[in-house]
Amino acid sequence: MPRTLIVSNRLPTKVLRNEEGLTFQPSEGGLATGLGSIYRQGDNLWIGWPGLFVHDEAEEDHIREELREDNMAPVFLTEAEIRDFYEGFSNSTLWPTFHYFSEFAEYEQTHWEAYVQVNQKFCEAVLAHAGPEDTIWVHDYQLLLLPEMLRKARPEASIGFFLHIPFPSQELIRVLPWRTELLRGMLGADLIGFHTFGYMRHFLSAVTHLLGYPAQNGQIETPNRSVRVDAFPMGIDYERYAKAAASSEAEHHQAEYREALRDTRVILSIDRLDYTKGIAQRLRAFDQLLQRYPEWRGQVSLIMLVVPSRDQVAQYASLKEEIDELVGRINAQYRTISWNPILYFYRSLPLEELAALYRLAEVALVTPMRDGMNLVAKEYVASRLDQRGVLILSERAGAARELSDALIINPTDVGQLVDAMHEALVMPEEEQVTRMSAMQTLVKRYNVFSWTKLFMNQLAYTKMKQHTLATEKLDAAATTQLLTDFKAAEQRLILLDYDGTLVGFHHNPQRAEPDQELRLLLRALTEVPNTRVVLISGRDRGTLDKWLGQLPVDFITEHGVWLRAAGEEWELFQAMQNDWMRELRPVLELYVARTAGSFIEEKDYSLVWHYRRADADLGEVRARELLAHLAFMTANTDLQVMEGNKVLEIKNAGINKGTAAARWLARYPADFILALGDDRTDEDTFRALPPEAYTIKVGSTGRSLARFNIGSPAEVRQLLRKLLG
Ligand code: GDG
Repeated sequence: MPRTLIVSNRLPTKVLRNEEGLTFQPSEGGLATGLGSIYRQGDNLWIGWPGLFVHDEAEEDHIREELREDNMAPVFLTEAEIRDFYEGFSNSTLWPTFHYFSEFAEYEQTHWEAYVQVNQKFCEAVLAHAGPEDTIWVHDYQLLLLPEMLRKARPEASIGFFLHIPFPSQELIRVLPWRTELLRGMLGADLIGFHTFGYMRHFLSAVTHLLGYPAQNGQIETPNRSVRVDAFPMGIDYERYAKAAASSEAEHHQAEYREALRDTRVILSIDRLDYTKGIAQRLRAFDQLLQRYPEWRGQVSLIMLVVPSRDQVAQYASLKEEIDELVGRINAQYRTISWNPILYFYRSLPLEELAALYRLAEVALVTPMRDGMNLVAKEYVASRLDQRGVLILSERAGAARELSDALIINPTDVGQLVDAMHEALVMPEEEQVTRMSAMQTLVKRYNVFSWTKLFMNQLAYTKMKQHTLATEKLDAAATTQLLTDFKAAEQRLILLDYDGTLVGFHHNPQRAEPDQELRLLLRALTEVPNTRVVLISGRDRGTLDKWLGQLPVDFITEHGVWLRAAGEEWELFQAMQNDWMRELRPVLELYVARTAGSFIEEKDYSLVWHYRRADADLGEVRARELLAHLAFMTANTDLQVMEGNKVLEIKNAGINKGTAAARWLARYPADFILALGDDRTDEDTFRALPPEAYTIKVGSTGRSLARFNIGSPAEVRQLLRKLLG
């Protein structure tokens, strides 16, 4: 039975050491609750760090056994690993960068090395448990490299990845020295989830700009797999918070607080100590509220709960000082004998007291500078049993995409924040109820259980789609059959595309010259008796002739315009015109002028606009425009516009690699045909060949007419070497 494995930096249980020995304390985090429905079932498992440094192997074994009972498996980390991998790379490089605080980011090679090594450690831990058919769901920014590491070891596994923090604009990702490794790491997954569409868009743009992989409709084509990207806004366990708020404990606590506060109205703020949460800015705004609206003095208190977090990292310690100082100053300035402007708590509270605070507060102030989602906002909504209360929410929290009935503010605009607080305090009850009930319906429906289900279903669907759409991989069995047929054949024809098939792509097409290994390989193939080797390419005949003309291979160039059998003269496929080029060239020149990095290639009978070197997005936009422009200009002519890999080519209609391949096959019949190609123009070749031909698509497994798929030019060369016996 295939299993599901959850992997995250921390386990949903914290192991603590005290005088009596070890204690196991279940964590109450939202993720733990949401995924409880998965990892507790059957043989499923949650893998992660148990939160303490072990003394010896006996202790490790003890923890492992205890956790096994609850479907958990520990990954033990050392103090040095926590310092460099967790506090270092995860929290001092990735966390600030992904939250747009690049100025706080450190770039330490040793931290990066620890990050790679700990991800590797997690990989080994997962592999110790995972079977080839298992589903693995990896969580968050501490494990960005894990999906790719797992993919290498388990090519067929279903791997999901979810990022709980924002994914920033590619301009910020660019700054990271290890950006490509990180993106590639994530792309090992089949499905990558984000809280919002905005983060997803940023990720897609980072992948297209920094790795050059095409992406459409949330589908990324990497050189050997397609990866799905989607938005899954995480929810909370609604009933848990609603029940906690309704509990007699919460009611009791609330009554106690109310009595102490008398008639003072309450604005509530709850966060982990973090510079992303906008805590200091919020205090300044509250100060302004008391200045600009003196009528609230003595009437309103801000209850601010800050949960200690990451105090080992320098920025957190100085933020703590800043908050202490601000609270002290504001309280000293406005306090009266009977009223405290700010009630500040620097600790964590049990759920019932948290619920009592949610019940008590007429206004919740959730104003992070950046926040992946922010669950506090949703928990406040779930706790408002009487549907009264106002949520003030930062537009830069993921939750703002869903909770549009909150008062949405820009957290850096102090004036707007002050106005929002005032507006919340005077908002008519009727309006409060309308807004709150709309938000409750949403938070209730899209809860953490539906989030989990949605992600897992989408992962299963993605995997199923991959299987049905994908061309079959040329695996060991198919390769053996191919080699047997090759040996048994009397006449053999091998059709090889050049760019992307025999050699990788180069920014400048003229630099993609054949290397010595390729020349030797091609020559050796031509020496196999009764074997014709045909280079079938879109390139101009001059370049191919210069590069490979001395070999006894056949050439089909310019997508079938010029043909040459080994040792013979060049021939034109058919008589053709090229006077149209004079008219269309200025159109292409216009697009070159408007698209930095693009250029024109002129062949004997075709014109090509290349945009590989242009900005990826601009290139796509201009290609669409040019396509429309050319469709208009070539209507009622016998010209056709062909889309290739980052190129548009205008040429005479009716001639393509397919028509040329068919002519070659008619001229040189063969009982074994092998055709390899990587782009859309090679599909014409595949279409033209008989069904028993070995047609092989190189690279990404999007839709193809080929029978088989192979990963890369390196694998193509490996296959060709095998033909030599
Ligand atoms: C990351 C992303 C994303 C807080 N104080 C107490 C307490 N809490 C609980 C809250 C809430 C949780 O902590 C905080 O969650 P957030 O979502 O607000 O923020 P992060 O910890 O930064 O979480 C975030 C989240 O991952 C999930 O994907 O939303 O954007 O940064 O559940 O209730 N709980 C108790 N006592 C406290 O004093 N019991």
